[in-house]
Amino acid sequence: MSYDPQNIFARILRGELPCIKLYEDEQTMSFMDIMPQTEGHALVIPKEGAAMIFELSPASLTATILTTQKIATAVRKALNVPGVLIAQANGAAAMQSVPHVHFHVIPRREGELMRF
Ligand code: DGP
Repeated sequence: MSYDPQNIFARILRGELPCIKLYEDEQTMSFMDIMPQTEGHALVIPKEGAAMIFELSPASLTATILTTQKIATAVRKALNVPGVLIAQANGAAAMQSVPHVHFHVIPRREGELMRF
């Protein structure tokens, strides 16, 4: 998939659209999902412009998964949830709606309904 620099997450990265930011470093950023599947649903993205995981550089992928682990750890502690689901979709058939790589960090509580 060719990368569209006008996608929503690219615009959030450039500060053109607002977000509730949780974390940022040189290579990654994390913010709250605007359509949370459960309370506390966060997203983690690389700053590198890549639509799908297949196109992301190994360095960015490494940085992004390390940030995902950080955010999942913080979410689990802050919300005191028994589970955290980490999900990452590639392509429309996988229900990817924003064409910039992102990891979902979704707090899970017993019996809660959600998409994944
Ligand atoms: P996916 O369907 O896997 O591509 O996930 C995209 C997620 O992005 C979805 O959970 C909703 C979220 N989202 C879409 N637009 C915005 C936005 O403008 N701001 C934020 N924070 N999240 C968004």
